[in-house]
Amino acid sequence: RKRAETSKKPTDPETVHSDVLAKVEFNSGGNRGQVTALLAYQGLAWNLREHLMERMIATQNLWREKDPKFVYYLSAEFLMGRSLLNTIQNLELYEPYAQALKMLGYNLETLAEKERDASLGNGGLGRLAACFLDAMATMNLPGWGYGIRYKYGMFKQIIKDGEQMEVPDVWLTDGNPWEVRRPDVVFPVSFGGKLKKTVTGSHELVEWIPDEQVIAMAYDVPIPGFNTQNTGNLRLWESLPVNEFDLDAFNKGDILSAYNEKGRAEAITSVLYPNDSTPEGKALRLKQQYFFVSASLQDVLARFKKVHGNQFDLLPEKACFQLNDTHPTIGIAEMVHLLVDKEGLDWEAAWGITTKVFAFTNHTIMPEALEKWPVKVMREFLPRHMEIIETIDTQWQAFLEEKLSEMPKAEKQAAIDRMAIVHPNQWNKEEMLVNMAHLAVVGSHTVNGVAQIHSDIIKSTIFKDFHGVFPLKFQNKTNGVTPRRWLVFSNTDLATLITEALGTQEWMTNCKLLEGLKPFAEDAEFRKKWSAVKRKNKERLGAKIRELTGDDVDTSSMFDIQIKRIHEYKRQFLNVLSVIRRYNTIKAMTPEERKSVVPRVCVIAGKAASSYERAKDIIRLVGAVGDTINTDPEVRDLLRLYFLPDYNVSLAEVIIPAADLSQHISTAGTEASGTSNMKFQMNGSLILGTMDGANIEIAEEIAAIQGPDAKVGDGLFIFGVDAKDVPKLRKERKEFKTDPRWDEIMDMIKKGTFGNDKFEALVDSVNDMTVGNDWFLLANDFATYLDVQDEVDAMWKNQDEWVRRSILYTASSGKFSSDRTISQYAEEIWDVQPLAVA
Ligand code: 26W
Repeated sequence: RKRAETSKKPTDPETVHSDVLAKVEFNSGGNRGQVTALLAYQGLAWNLREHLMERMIATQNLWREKDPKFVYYLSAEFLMGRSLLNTIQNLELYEPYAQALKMLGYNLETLAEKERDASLGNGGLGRLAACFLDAMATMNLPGWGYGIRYKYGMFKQIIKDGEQMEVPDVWLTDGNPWEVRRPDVVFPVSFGGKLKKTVTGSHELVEWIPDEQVIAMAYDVPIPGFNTQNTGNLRLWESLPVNEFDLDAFNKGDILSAYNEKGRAEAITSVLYPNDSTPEGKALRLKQQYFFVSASLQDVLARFKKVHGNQFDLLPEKACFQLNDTHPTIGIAEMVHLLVDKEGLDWEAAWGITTKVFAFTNHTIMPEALEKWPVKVMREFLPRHMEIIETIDTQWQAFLEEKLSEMPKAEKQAAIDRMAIVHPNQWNKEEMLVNMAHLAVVGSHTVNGVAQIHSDIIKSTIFKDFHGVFPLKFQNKTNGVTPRRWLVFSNTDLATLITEALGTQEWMTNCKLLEGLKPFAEDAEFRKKWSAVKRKNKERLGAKIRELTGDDVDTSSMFDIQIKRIHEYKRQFLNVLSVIRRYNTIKAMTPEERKSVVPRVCVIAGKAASSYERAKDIIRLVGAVGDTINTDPEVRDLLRLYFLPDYNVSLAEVIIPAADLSQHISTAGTEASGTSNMKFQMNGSLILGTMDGANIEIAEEIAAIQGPDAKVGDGLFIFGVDAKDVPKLRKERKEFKTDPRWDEIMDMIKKGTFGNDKFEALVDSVNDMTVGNDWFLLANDFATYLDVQDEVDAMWKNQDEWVRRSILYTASSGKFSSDRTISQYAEEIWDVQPLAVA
């Protein structure tokens, strides 16, 4: 039977209006005479959901029929943000929807703010996964995301008396129209228990008898592509008890234990771990990881078997799994478990298939961020998987014995020990650990870093030995961001101006065409329009600052922005030090001298991991310094410093288009890539940064567009030590003489100039060289940082040149579209081809 025609693409406002009203009535039980903002938002969302579902079904039907190779992007985090405007604009329905809403008495942009961000991620890694889904859908690539439907996402940050407080993110209370619950897509996931072994001849059969089981239920989140019918899918798993509750206990009046099983099961997908860069060693985190990976692999294998029966040797032609950092790495052991224990394959066949279907992305080299699970914990919760990992490790070490047989014995043994998957804890030799990164490298056909410098660094540091063994396994895939969310939709005026200039909107899916803006940089009329758009975006951010802080800011000031997770390596502290220096300089000036000062509004935003005290100190310092400066009548017209609370995707969408200058100032060699730097570049914000992560490639692109004479770094404000010098400088820190301006600022902070606090621990962390501090070399980079800040001011005084550069930034940002990144993954790692709905 032909499927009922639910909806043609509604292009007239009247149809949209009546469709939305129908949703208000029949879905939300609202009164069409009194459509509140929340009802209007919901009516709109439920209406759009139907269009999305229709497209998703068409896409899945086509893919089922043609059976192409799929990529499955396994990630513990997807930082999606809001969906309403993204959906409307991806479907190119802005006009009719905006007008239909007017008929209801609402403005679309205002209404969009009713939606809560889906903050199912910490930062860069989670947002990258979201941008990748957007690119995959837009490029018609057969692929799904798989992750966790956290009941509580990233905590909301509240600043109370200057201090960060964490409030649970209750994002589901109003319901979530963007997901479809799938009670029919359920898989059991087991934990604990013991192993039963039966030996028949040389063959050993292992049966895992778990003592805990939960149910994974699927929720599908349709992912619209831009300017295509194709709609992808993000499948998120919720954990549920096998029995809603224990009736027996309930009948005996033991209500608490009746709810016990329910509580324990639901705890697994209850909350996102809010730590980036230091893994929580808690068993619940391991359970989360195994839970979503097991459900995902079972789901993929079930679909595969429907088509190909048990011809598992075909699996590598039909499926590949990208591991987003080590978080889903237990999938390697789970694949072996499913193929050997459930499907009856022998070990060699199962291992061969496994290594052909997994690929691994590393996102950090910070030693404390590399996940290592105690064998004891792993054995308790996943006894069969622990045994599989031990077998993989044994075989791996035997392989290395062979491979390295030329080496002298002691040297060889040392290399094997360094590459072991299971190894002693270096701080406590009694404890054995499973090194998840090592398992990921051994079990994957490809390993990649996320920017060129990072991919080079991992080959010579954390994976040096592995690189010696498998040089061809290692690749680079420089990150990218979706130009739709981060330019077209969040900076609509700039997008319109670009389209006008280029005479086509094709650049939205072919970002290299942005290069066509280059001649416009020389056009004074165009530059005027370009600045007018920036000014309007600054008004919008100004209004936001007023809403969040109560203060008015002058939008003719330079907007100087640093937004990202708060971390010592990202050096927000260094930024504050230069703001204090600027404050001191202005204070020391005569009124006449002050007339030449470039007025700046400095903005810092970002969350600190709840247990990261040093990061929380930095937030307090920003607030305290801001309070001093912003209330000083001599200074407040020339300098402001604000910490904006609760940085998230939606706030970024307002901040980034309004930036004149953005700061990406990590110690060289520490920021794997960075992705906001790309968003700022696209939006024509000049960059002040170190030669780190993707900054280097951004600088290369900006140099390239200026012609053959330009050097890398021209057009940006680059400072600081080179990555290659960092190890040596760290060793020499004890002898380092600090700049007098540094000492002056440190004295001010220590005297309690800012707030009632002396910030002792924070100050010590960059000064007390005897205890091996200032690991991130703030003192080292301080003077050149101040110098480059002066260059910024000088450039600002030449607005023609500033705006010229701004245009060239956007013009040269094409490389950093996630479309480019994803097509490289598709060609060089996944081997998947586009398949578009006609
Ligand atoms: C809980 C353990 C843990 C450890 C590391 C959680 C999350 C991480 C990630 C590595 C944190 C993260 O988001 N890393 C960032 O990934 C981005 C996308 O590739 C890069 O652009 C950033 O440079 C990197 O810090």
